[in-house]
Amino acid sequence: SHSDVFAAVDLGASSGRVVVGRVGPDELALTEVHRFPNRPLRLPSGLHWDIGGLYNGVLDGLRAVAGHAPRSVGIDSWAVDYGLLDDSGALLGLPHHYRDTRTDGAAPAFVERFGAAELYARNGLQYLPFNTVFQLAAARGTAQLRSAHALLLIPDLLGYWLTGERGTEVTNASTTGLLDVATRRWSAPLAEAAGIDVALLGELRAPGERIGTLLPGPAEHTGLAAGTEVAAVASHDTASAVAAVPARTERFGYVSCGTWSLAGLELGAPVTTEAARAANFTNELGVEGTTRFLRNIMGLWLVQECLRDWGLDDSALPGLMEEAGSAPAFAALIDAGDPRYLVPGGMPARIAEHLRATGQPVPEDRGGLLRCVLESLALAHRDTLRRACALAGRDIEVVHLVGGGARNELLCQWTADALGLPVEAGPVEATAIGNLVVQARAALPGASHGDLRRLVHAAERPRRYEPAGTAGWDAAAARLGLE
Ligand code: ADP
Ligand code: LRH
Repeated sequence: SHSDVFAAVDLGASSGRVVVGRVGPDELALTEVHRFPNRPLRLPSGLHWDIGGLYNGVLDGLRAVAGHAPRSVGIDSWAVDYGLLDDSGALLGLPHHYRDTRTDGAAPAFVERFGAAELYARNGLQYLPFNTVFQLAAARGTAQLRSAHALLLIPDLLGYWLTGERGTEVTNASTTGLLDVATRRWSAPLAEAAGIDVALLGELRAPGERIGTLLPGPAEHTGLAAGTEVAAVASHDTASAVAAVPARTERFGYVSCGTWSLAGLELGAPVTTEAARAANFTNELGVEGTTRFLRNIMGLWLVQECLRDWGLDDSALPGLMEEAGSAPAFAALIDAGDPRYLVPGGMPARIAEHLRATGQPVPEDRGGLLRCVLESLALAHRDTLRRACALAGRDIEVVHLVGGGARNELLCQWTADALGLPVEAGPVEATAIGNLVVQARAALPGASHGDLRRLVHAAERPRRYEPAGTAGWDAAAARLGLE
């Protein structure tokens, strides 16, 4: 049977990658052709993304893709962040990084003015200080915002540079706080409250729609055929990751585990009850009109920042994991959902400070500190999935853990142990796969989402962790006041 070739650009907070995929009714074969680090810029104006460097990384990746002659290219990235364009289409300054602190005052002030319950009823989002709506409120009155004619989320900005076409893909739009959770259209009252003209936000487009064809410049630069299409995918990376979860049952929970852990359920409709608001659960959009009912957990950011502080990189992880595995169990625990860990810098010291303040021993070595972090993450996965089930009135029999975290055996096993449920780990590159599968959808007529999930399962068989050492997790959760 027939397969087609597609290219996925997946920009994570820690690295960007470009993947080529052959996809057909019985085939899913991936090749990573390019990977590059994503290093933020710390400037007097705050913490920014190096958007020029990222665009060059995308172009380098597409050059490596050209020989495979893909039918289309799709771009996804982390959520919420944006660039502003002036009336000539020029970028107005470097996009801010969501870990920038300029929303510290503006976000709570916005909630106070609008009303927390009213805000949740409108946009259905968990409170995260960096939601786009709060970033815009913080930028109110700046010269950049006053001269802005268009706001483009990161994947849409890169898509604009490749094609000259503007628009806003809807899964990513659902993370802005400016989309109405009921109508799935831009909300005029929310735009007004943020102090922007709703026209800034652009037309919504759905995953699978066509964005345009490559402009002559990028086509020449990359060697891709001039008619190569850029397709809208589920451009929020987490939406793409969830789309590629290789589930064979509907009774599954997921943890999309990379820089963040996004833990939750795929639902047919949002849950915007007062209990869901109080528990700070979000309703983001997935493919095929699904709702991603989930909560953000600090994730492997905690590990990344410890490594950075120690002057190490991911190559040190196998050795450090061995040390973590033999450190004492449940010696020290933190709340891995705590926003105090959002900002960069001094992570080991910040964790130690919190442990001292809560009367817990500070681990003496790196292995002990990483054990504290990983056990705490497993407990946060448990708490979040159990609460999601209770709030949505659902039951799960398996947890799919996808993303770079699937390579962390301790985290996978401890998540299974803490929950008392099997964890199926992988694919590591679920986001890129989700990106490819959405592009291939048009070439796979009649395939249901379940069929696509089985295709992913066959191509990238997950590793199964059975719950084993379940003792001690209930008591550990109770120490943190978690479910
Ligand atoms: P993002 O897309 O947010 O940039 P990834 O999904 O690529 O993140 O996950 C990156 C994380 O995966 C790293 O921070 C690291 O903790 C984890 N990881 C990568 N390689 C390994 C490894 N060999 N062993 C354990 N964990 C790993
Ligand atoms: C993960 C992610 C997450 C958002 C955060 C800003 O990469 O997209 O879903 O909350 O970045």
